[in-house]
Amino acid sequence: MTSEKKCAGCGVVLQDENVLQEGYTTSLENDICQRCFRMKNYGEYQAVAKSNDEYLSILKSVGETKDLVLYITDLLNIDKNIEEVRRLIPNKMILVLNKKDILPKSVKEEKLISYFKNLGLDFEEIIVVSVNKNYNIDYLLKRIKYYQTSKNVYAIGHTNAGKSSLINKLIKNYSDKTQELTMSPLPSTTLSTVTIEINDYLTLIDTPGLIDNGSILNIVDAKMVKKISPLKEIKPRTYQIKKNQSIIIEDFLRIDYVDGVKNSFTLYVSNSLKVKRLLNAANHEDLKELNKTSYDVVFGQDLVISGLGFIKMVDKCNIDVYLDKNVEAFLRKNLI
Ligand SMILES: Nc1nc2c(ncn2[C@@H]2O[C@H](COP(=O)(O)OP(=O)(O)OP(=O)(O)O)[C@@H](O)[C@H]2O)c(=O)[nH]1
Ligand SMILES: [Mg+2]
Repeated sequence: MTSEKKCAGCGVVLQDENVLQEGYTTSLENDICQRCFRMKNYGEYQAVAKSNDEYLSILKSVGETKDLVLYITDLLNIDKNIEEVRRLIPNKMILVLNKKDILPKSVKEEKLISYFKNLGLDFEEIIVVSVNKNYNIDYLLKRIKYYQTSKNVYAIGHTNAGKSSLINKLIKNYSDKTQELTMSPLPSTTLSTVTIEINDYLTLIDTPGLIDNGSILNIVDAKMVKKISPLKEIKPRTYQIKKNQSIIIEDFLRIDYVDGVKNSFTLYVSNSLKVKRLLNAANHEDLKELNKTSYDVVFGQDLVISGLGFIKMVDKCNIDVYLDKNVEAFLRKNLI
């Protein structure tokens, strides 16, 4: 049987007929589906392939309300769709920059905020938080109260940005509810909208995130997903690099320094990842079977690898990047 009852963890409609299909539970008396149960209790993460159609239709319906929206993004994996979404829906919006804890403590908040201000988009406010460290959550709640136009406030943004984690933190800090949304390092954890009444004045609505089709998390196994997703402060790794040298990360990324002056590359990726520098790159064929893209880097740019992090480059140069053909890499102005 299917019911109209939705899973309290991920929002999918519960059913007790097909174990292979979304929303399966052994009994419709349960509040959460089997997938959420396993993720919560055993840390057994099960990926679900989702399309972005549902995300877009949810966005459209959010846009038809006058409600306040929290747009949540992960500071290590800033999504490229912020501008598009901001143009798509006219709601009042707070930009929440999450996971401050994984950037080095020395990174100034003002610097992060000014990077986003320079995008020239219209936000009521840009707020840096760390859900894991409970940092700035009190302030965020104050500002939600200040800007909210009705009881309802939506949490939107990329998959993995920490939308469900943020709502769980707000439940824990400010309500007597025991409901807990499912969180996981895999993409597409939340499958449909979940509505949670925090108190008489505030109802939060969690939504499934926009899937980043170019993310490296889509092509590696669950063990590597955990390794790639940093849990604590990143210790940036800096390499002085010159012509005919390369940087290699694990077995999925190779950057050849093709041309340019002596340069400095700083890697903002999980501390658990193995990095090596090849001094005489011409003699090494490692990872050259991957898809090659050449970049003309100008002064002060980052190379972003979707889902992995970024590499801050100081000077202009030419690089060849070897990466799986399904993983997206692009240049942007230095974030920090
Ligand atoms: N380091 C760090 N990790 C965080 C923080 N907030 C959330 N995470 C982690 O980010 C991952 C994704 O969190 P979720 O809350 O499931 O993200 P989501 O935006 O709801 O993702 P979808 O439901 O897939 O759209 C989990 O592994 C969280 O533990 C934070 O402040 N710091
Ligand atoms: Mg979620």
